[in-house]
Amino acid sequence: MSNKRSLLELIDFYLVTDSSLSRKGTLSDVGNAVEAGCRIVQYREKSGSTRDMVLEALQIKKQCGSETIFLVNDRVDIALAVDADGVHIGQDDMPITIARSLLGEDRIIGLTVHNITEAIEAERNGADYVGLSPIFNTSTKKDAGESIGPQRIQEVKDAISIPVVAIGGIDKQNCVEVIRGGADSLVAISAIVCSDDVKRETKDFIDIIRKTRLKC
Ligand code: TZP
Ligand code: MG
Repeated sequence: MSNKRSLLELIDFYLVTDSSLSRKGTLSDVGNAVEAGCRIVQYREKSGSTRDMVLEALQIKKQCGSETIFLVNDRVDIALAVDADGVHIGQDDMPITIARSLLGEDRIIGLTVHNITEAIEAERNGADYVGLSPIFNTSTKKDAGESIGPQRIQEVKDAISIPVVAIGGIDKQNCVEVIRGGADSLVAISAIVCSDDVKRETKDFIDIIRKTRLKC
C-alpha cells in the first residue's frame, strides 16, 4: 500500500461497484472508469465467496494502480488481505476505532453518515471522509433511508473538516445541485454501471463536476 490519503483532496467523481446492476461486469466498469479519469474506486460486493472477492479485489487493485484510491466496502479483512488503500464502512459495520486499529494510520477509512451528529462523530473517531447518504431517493440500496436533499449538504460540510462525499440517487442531471450544494465528491452507482458506455458516462460526470465547481 502506498499512502494515498493526500489524493482525497483531489477526488471529484467516485465509483462504487455493483455487480448485481452492472451491464458489463465489475472489472470492465473499474477499467473504464479509471481510464476516464476516476481517482477513487470502492469495491462493493454483496454476494459470492470471500475467496472470489479477494481474487477480484486483487485485480481491481491492479487496475487502480498508483493514481487511483482503492477502497473495499465493509470488509476490513479483505482490505488487509489485498493491501488496499482502505475501507468504506457503514454505521452498522465494524466500529471505526477498531477498524483503525486493525488498518493502521496510513489507510483511508470512509464512513457513511446520515446527519450532522453522525458526521461530527465520524470525524472525531478518525474517519478520513464521510459518505453523506442518501441525497435523493434510490432503489440501489433498499435500506438507505429518507432522502436528505442537496440543500442539506452544506450544513454537514460546515460542521466537519474532512471531505463530504454525496451518495444516493445521483445522476448527470441532478449532480449539478449536489456540487452546488457543497459536496466535495459524489458517487453514482446505477447511473454508471447500468450504462452501455461507462467510460463516456464517467467522463461526462467528471466534466460536469469540474465545470460546476468553476462556476461556484
Ligand atoms: N449507500 C447509500 S445510497 C447507496 C449506497 C451504496 C446507493 C447509491 O446508488 P445509486 O444507484 O447511485 O442511487
Ligand atoms: Mg456496510
